[in-house]
Amino acid sequence: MIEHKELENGFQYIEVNNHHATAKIALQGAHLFHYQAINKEPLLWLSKKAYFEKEKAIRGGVPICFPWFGKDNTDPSLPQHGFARKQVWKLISTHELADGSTNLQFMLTPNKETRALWDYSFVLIYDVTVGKKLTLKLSTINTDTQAFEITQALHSYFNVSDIKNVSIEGLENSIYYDSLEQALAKQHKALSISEEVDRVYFDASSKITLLDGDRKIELNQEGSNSLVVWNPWKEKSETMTDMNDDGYKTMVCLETANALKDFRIVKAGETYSLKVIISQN
Ligand code: TA6
Repeated sequence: MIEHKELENGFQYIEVNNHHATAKIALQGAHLFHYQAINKEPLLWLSKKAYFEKEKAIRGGVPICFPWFGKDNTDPSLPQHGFARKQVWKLISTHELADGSTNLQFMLTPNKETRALWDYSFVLIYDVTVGKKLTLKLSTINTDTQAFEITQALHSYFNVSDIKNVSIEGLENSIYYDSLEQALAKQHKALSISEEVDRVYFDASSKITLLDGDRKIELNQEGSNSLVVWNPWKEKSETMTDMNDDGYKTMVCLETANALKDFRIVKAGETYSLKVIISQN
């Protein structure tokens, strides 16, 4: 079942209920902010102080970072992570699939706000399939007459029992850029987190496993050679107005990305897709 819902302040979202899972996706940012498979914990973390307001990014779920990840290379004063997560997208199709999953497609096209920030013609199609697994696919269609460069991320916040219980596999032996140290380093074994972490792993495995006690969450990625791992830890959480002070204890971001040197050039008339299939035991 697919329902159009609206908060008292007019904030619109889509609610999906089927035999496999429930999900909620805001039209602003095509922002998936809730996914919970039947008889499982909520997969995605959502701040207790998240904004659900026009032009404010929702703290949690899966923000879409496009057409740049992080600060814009040319002008750092531009909005962090681009404009896609603050634009209102259109729900262009819904399908109840034969296996009981629900597929939804959202679309974003340029407007005067996007052109003021990034003057290209494009069509973004975000394909969300809510089933026993969660499949997210962001396709960029270059409808311009010239090529353009993008960096992007499906900036997924995962709900964990306690960050102390977490181990992340699939990063072993990969080189990462440490945004805090502003230096490259190498990951030698599975990653556990006991301080602020803000890293872009290059050429990690296309299969990343998040272990949280006896929970096992698997990300199978396509179209990405960079995975972002972020936990703000205590001090930074306390500076964020839309994050509860202890929020860092129950979340970790594993972001399927094309970030930093993993940028992509999309030629005129071509399409580039970034995809992640998330499954849990
Ligand atoms: O997740 C990587 C990152 O770039 C971090 O540096 C941190 O800024 C995070 O994104 C959240 O960004 P936001 O603009 O949503 O506060």
